[in-house]
Amino acid sequence: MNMVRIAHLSDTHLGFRQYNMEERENDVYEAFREAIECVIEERADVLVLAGDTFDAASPPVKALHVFKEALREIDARRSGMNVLAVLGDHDIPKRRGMPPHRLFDVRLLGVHGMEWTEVKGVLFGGISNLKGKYTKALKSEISKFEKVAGEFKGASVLIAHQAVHRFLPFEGAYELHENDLPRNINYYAFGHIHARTSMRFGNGIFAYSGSTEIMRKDEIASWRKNGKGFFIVDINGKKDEPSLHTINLKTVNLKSIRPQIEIEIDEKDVDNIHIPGGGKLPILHLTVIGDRQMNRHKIMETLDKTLKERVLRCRYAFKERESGENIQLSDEMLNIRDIFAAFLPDTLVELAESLFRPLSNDNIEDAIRIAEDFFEERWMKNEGGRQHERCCMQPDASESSKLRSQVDRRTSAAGRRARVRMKRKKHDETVLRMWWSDDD
Ligand SMILES: [Mn+2]
Repeated sequence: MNMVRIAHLSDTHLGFRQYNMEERENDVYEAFREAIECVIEERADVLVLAGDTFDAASPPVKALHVFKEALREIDARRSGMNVLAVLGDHDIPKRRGMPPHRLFDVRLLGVHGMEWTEVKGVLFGGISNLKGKYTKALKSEISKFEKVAGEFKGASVLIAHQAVHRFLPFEGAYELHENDLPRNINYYAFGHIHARTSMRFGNGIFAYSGSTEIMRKDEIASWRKNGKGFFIVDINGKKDEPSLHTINLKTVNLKSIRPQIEIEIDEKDVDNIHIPGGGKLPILHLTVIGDRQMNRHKIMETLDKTLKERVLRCRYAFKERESGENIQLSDEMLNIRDIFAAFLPDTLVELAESLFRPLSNDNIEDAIRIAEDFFEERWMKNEGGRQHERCCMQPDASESSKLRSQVDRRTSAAGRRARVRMKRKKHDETVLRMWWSDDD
């Protein structure tokens, strides 16, 4: 083996349709096409898709078509490139069923447990997404690869779609600690976390290549800082001397990303918002700060008028000037309720107080139940959400009607809890059974 070039992509979410807009679905396809074009131009030997290639296990036909055309393009211009994929939490079938990858000539790894394959003298091990009560199985499968890679004379790559504690340190959000990872791997090609990042790990490099478009608002900051795209990884070395491998990481940034902008403005300035021009029309996330009496309806009208044709979409939120500002805690405020009352509107004080105890004891289950009950009660009281808590985002019309119909269906909090319990139970039972066998 001399040099092997790997293109590491993940979280391309083909079929994702943000805000239910066709333009957004197309943005996701466009970013993917651009990425594949770069992969071909970079003359990669192996294309690694580290999960959530599709947004769902049954994506729209258009997503399948875009993927098919990408593989055709690879075949025409760089035939012999190997395509290796694992399944992410999005494109893994929830029930016994086939993932969309089965329609194509890609090597899908790690669906029945850890699997490995050798390409051009490099060992690639892959495991598809496992979570919840399968986390233990995940860890033992991954440790199998440590042994195999240890006996292998060449370089090794581990492909997985999981959250690692260091990058997502919230209870219930991550499946692996750094200690759960083998340390003898040259490159860790991970997916799931949408912000692109990499670090030295053991003798190698651990990397999340990140999503190829901005899928959620909370990805805007990392996109601004680091862009979106993927990694090109060069592994150099002689087959028989794994300790002498060198590894080089190159970042490829995509140009077709639709810009998303977060702005906070005062209500006085709503008719004077600067939107940078050029390229695709941006998506604007706007927080308007004003007095309690600000005329939200009028502000929204003004915004609709002035932003028309300048943005693809504007999402509004309102924030009252008093909240978060000028709050002074006095020494007499010894009880927690008074402290909450200083920060929150009256309607939320009780909720905050009742969440405080379970959350300080890490009792997530109880906290979720309390929040669900509160939410349910509020929506019912507000006739399906015609009024909103202040500071909350205005839900899209489609979202709020969806919520309304959900509330209609769930007539009581108890009924809803029972349904959630049932759903959880059903899910647990089916997770392992969804692993299809090819003679099905
Ligand atoms: Mn994911």
